[in-house]
Amino acid sequence: MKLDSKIYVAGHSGMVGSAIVRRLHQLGYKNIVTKTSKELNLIRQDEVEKFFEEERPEFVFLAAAKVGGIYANDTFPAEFIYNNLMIEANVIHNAYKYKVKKLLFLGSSCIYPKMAAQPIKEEYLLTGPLESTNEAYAMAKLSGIALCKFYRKQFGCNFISVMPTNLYGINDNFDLKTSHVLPALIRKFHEAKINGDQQVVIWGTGKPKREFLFVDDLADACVHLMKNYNNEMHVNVGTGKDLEIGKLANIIKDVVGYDGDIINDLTKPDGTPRKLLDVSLLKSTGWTSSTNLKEGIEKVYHWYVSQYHK
Ligand code: GFB
Repeated sequence: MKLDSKIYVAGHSGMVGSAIVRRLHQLGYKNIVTKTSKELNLIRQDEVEKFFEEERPEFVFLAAAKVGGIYANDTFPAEFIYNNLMIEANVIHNAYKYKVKKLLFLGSSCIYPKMAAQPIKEEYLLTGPLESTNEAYAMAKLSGIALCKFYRKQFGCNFISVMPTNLYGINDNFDLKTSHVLPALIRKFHEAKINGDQQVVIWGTGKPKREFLFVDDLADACVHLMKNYNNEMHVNVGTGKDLEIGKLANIIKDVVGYDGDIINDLTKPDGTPRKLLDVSLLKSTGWTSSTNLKEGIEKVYHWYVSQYHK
């Protein structure tokens, strides 16, 4: 990938896509193509074909997806499977048809079996049943991995798949119903502090463990893999460290400066007990994450506060 290569970042207004665009700009890439969902609806096969025919990108980062936290995944499974399958099929097929040199597809650590041995190695894929709260999303993302694999096998396309762990960062979704845990807790603690509330409610037991990667680190890993990795096997991207949701809540409480109590809502699901990724394959390519969790949360909290009144 050269500095003047034509690069299409699908999903550039989302948290992941915007971080990839930011990283590409920092590195001096000058020919980045983006389209809003109004300009290009990736669910529409005809629109996607027209776009590829006209633009002919050389490299594609496929970061467009319908994403959400445990409640959104569990409540809107049809939308999660349909939207994601359509986006992947349209973009990957047209990347093949219009001779894209390389495509990087973004999946998620929820594609692994619910009770996978920890840390989770890439080869544990499809060795057991999925977590029910995100089965629809996981099935779509598994299909994305399969699309990359089979277009490589049949047509020799250099399409690679990257499986990030739970992400957080600037431009995250802070809507309490549809967001992931980390932005939800930033908002809950911030609003409780402002309103002088005595308690903040967190969902579930607080016992599940999650691994959190700062999205700018993911973006850096994606550019690194685009430049240096060319194999069929999907690659885990994470920090190699996880913590209990209860501990995460306490870190966010400290960063926000809230001094009330934390209450658990046991009517809400815990989801997967643990999904720590084995990152040996990624390390063997020469990449490790650099942002520690507290530092990343501080950055996101400062950004959130700067946006709060807008
Ligand atoms: O981040 P989260 O929604 O996603 O939830 P998953 C992680 C854990 O945090 C669960 C708990 O055990 C939640 O019950 N939690 C505590 C909360 N308080 C809250 C809260 O206020 N909001 C939210 N959202 N959670 C998603 C998958 O799973 O992760 C997706 O559904 C995807 O498919 C994504 O893989 C990365 O880690 O459980």
